[in-house]
Amino acid sequence: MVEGFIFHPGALSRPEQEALAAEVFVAAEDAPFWQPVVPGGKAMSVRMTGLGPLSWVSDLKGYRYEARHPQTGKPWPPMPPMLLALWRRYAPEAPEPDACLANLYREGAKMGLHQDKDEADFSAPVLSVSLGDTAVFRIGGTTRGGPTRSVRLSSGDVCLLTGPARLAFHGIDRVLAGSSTLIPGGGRLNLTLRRAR
Ligand code: MD6
Ligand code: FE
Repeated sequence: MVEGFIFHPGALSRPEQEALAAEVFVAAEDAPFWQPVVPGGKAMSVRMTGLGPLSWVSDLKGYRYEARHPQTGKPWPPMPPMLLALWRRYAPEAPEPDACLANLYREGAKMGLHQDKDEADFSAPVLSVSLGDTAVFRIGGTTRGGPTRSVRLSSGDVCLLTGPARLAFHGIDRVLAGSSTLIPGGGRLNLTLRRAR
């Protein structure tokens, strides 16, 4: 296992998963999931929205954290207290998160190998919560092209990238359609909590 990749399978009960997913979909009525474009011009297959003071955005100008939804111009909805509680439980030493990125994977969506490096301070971890269909997550080292390993992330699992794994390359190879009944309309919802600034 990659040092600093911390995996907590089954961290959330089914009722907790339902409550969290419902809270995010209610927030998305105000801050709709949109399909970001990468600076090269291609649309991502994942749809995204944000919660909390900041969220990650991508467009032709690049990657960055913003305080407002790129389409509505409104501030992101508040960070759900359940997410703050998870952060305090699994990252008690770290400063509070100021950003939550919500990734929605409908049928066929995936995410290429990347590093999370748009945050100001890499000493804080990134905490991920998986909801809905199981994902095949791939994680390697801090250089592209090195060895990787694959981990299945199921609904209710929490994982953290900390320490040496904080800048590890990682991505979602595929999502196993129909493996969960949690998400209305099917698919997977991933929430990543970050300290952006
Ligand atoms: C996903 N996750 O699970 C994509 N980033 O949909 C990530 O990109 C990620 O799982 C940083 C830390 C943990 C992650
Ligand atoms: Fe990431």
